[in-house]
Amino acid sequence: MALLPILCYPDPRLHTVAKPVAAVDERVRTLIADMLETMYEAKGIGLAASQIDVHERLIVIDVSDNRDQPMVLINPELIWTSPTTHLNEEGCLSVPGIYDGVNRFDAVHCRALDGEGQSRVIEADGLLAICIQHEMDHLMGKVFVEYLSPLKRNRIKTKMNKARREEAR
Ligand code: K1U
Ligand code: ZN
Repeated sequence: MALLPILCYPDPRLHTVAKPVAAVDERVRTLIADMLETMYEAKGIGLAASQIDVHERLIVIDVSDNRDQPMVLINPELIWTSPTTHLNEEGCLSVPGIYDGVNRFDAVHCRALDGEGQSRVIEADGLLAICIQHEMDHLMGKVFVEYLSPLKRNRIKTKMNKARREEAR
């Protein structure tokens, strides 16, 4: 297994629209194992392949308290969304240290292939529903800060660019 570098906002590669996974083969199974290791090491509850510069529709998630219930969503599609939404505090491994409110559906049903290539429907609410929506946005090239005002987004961009310059010194 391997730890993979996570792209940081405002890296333009984060805005690439991912393509469907063609086949759940050995290459994809290795990618899943590496993404899970990377997500656990970064202490995240989710990771989209877009964040590690692989532009295929693949997500890993673990919202369990004991960090022992990994989920794999390949080629996910939302097949139902609740009529209600709420503003929830979100973070992102690609925008470290920034947390802000985003409006999300309270519940979603998502059809996806699992790590064995079997089709499943996940009926999600709470943190899992929020995380699925956040990760599916990544696959569409969208980072959560794009829901914020231009003023906030520009401040975040400036902060991230400054942090990157300081890291490079
Ligand atoms: O996609 C990512 O960048 C992972 C992200 C997922 C996420 C967190 C919170 C709301 C929606 C999606 C993270 O794991 S950020 C770090 C984190 O562990 C966390 C932050 C806030 C609440 C819960 C967890
Ligand atoms: Zn994110």
